[in-house]
Amino acid sequence: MSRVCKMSKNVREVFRLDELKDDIRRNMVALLGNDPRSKRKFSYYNALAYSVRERLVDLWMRTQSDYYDSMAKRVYYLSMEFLPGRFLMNYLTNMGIVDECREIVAELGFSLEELEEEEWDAGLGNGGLGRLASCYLDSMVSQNIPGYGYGILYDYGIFYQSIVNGNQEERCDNWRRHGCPWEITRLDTLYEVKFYGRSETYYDSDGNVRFRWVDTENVMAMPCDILIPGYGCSHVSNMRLWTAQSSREFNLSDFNRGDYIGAMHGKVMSENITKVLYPNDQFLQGMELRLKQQYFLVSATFQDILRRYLKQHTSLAALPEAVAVQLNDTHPAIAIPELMRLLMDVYGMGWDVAWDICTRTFAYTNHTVLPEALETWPVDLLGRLLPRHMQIIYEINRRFLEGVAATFPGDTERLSRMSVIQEEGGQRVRMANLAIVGSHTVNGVAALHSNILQTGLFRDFHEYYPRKIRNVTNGVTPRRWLMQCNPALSRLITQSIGPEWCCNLEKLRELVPLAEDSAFRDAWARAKLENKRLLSRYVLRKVQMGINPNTLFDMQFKRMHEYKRQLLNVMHVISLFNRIKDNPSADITPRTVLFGGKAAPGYYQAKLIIRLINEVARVVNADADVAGRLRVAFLPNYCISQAEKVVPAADLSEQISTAGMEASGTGNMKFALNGALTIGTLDGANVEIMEEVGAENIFIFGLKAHEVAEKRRSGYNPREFYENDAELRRVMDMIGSGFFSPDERGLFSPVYDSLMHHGDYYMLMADYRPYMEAQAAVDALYLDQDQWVRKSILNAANMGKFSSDRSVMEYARGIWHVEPLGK
Ligand code: GL7
Repeated sequence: MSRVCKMSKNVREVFRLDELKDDIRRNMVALLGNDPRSKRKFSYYNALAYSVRERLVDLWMRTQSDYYDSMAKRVYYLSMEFLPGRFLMNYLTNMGIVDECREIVAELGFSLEELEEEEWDAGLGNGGLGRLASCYLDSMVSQNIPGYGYGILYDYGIFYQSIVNGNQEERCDNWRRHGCPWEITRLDTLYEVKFYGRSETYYDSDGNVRFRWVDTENVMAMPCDILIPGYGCSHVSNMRLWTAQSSREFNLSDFNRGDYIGAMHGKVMSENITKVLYPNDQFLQGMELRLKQQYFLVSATFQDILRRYLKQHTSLAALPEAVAVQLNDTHPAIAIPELMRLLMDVYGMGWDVAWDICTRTFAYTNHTVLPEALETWPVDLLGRLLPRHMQIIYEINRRFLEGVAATFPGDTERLSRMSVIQEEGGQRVRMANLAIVGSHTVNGVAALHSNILQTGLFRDFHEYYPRKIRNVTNGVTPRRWLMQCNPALSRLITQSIGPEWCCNLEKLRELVPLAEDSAFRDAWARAKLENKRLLSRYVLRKVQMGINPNTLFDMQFKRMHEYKRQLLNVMHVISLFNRIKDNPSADITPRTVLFGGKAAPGYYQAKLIIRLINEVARVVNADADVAGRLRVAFLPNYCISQAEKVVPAADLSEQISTAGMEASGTGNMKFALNGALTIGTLDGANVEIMEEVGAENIFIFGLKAHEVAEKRRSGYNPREFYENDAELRRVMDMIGSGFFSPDERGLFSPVYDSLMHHGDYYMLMADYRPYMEAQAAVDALYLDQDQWVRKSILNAANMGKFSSDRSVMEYARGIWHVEPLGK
């Protein structure tokens, strides 16, 4: 921590800032072939990026040799998704050279912000799960925990969303079409990844029966590194993202037969593996290509892990002392049979020794309890693509069930629930069960969620392995999510309590007494207003709509999902509209309600809710009675760089999922850290946010997780709420009757029907009135700006727990058993 401050004193020297301008010019010519006299922003952004990156390569190599020299245990964070967003400002922030760089760029005739806007987001993830992985890399390297992220370099990241006539349309996100200055491609490192073929037995020289995987189709994996600078840059790590290349011998026979196109077809097909990120958030599509992607990541990564390990060790017996592998959800869980295969078939170990190594190496994080997200793969699909792994999975399961049967004799129901193989409806491999059996530790991502794992989803496993399932509450990096995205507030905080908060977020508590200081409150309010002005300009540019920064900014930005209940928010908006229409002179708190989020392209209901938001916005924003008091907008293409503009400008953060369904949430943390007040249910990490900020500083409403479960058991009748609540009835009838879709009256019937006729699974009807009451409390408090700002300060001040530095330290000490280097 003090290292950081020491570092920034001689930052000019360390990063040779006096030479930066010349380097930018040099890179314009040497790397980009551009005339430095041209004023193309895109070229200058690239030249700047290269000039920044080259300043880190030395530090990165030094970090890597530190790891080697100290024989440090390394953490491998395996994830199908990373969501880093833009790199430029993050590098500058973590290097501590934002202001210096701004000056240099100004001398070249640009503003830093305009060059920043030239960068396309790296959107290699869907949402929270991928962004969490990126926050954890930042926290690992900033705290000197030796670790790497391993993932896939998709050519197409999460799709680009545009809104056309109120509907979501998807465009492909060809994010590297103009190159990416941050990636360092290792053209000379290639690993072979095998698919298909069959498993055969043979006798080794000692006469033992052994297995080998033969007649495979091979694809090559090429690594591409992106540097991850820690805050203060005493350490620099990387994520290593794999890209698929056709293997050279691929279909040589086709070439020989003169079938050039046939041979090329194979090449193109094999390179398809890393083409595109599956755009589903918490929904398993079950395509073969997806399983291929998963195994591709795992196989390449383990070849790399073992190569690095074997440089320093002669035997694999000590692998768990040198390597910790964290599985980010079950997506990379095929790593468990893969490591077994490598240890047994390639390195000749026996089952028991290999299994012991395996289970001491892996840990698994569960990120959702939604049944549609839980991965299962048909045995015939997995067995065809990875025949040897299928054999190993059967054997893992056989031995595991033997143990369970010994502990719970005669309990066959339990055996079939816990089995890695699901029998009913065609055999399938349950990846979560496999991940639990093959890991030493399993964790949920917020206290409530972990508790639901222990008592609900993984109850049988918790009874069998009573210490295996634990909690590590998620966190977000304060570097990107306060320091970088909110310079106005960061400056104020640093002026008031010093700079240490960004590496020790608990320090924010020192702001608590300042909440009583009216001059500080004014300064706090000014920072918020400045951010709201900036956002207003952005909204004007993006959707050609003026919004008033002096109104309450009410925000819901996250993936579109029924359980996240954007619809409940819309129902509140419609209710406010009706109240204004009924009484145009009513004294109401002026609000701007903003939405953003992508729907999975095949998720009909979520897309319809986007349409509804846009149609409600059209009606509300055009109404003269409403003008100045209520405005609604949907901002297209929610992504990390948009979040960086939205989060600092929020007054109110909507975290209103059906209790028990949002594993943690991390947007909730980002908003509160930036001084938004939360309106939310007792779900995910909201529960812990309430504990930290105090129940009086948050608007909690609605059913609790156990009440939702209880209602589902005992029978829930949404109609009852409709019948007993005239205001709700009117809202529902407007949606159902086509009030918002006069040209297509039935357009929103599916929305109406899901609540009225299909059981209202997410219990919006039950939570409507409590939500309306909580919103009324919001309105009342906002009129008392002094109290509102006080609570805003207290929210930020009490968010120390939700730093990803804390989360990563809990993983390091409690799960990975690694210590920060140099301590
Ligand atoms: C998620 C959860 O839905 C979210 O609540 C959690 O904060 C996040 C990180 O742990 O993981 N699970 C999941 O599959 N996605 C999430 O965002 C996509």
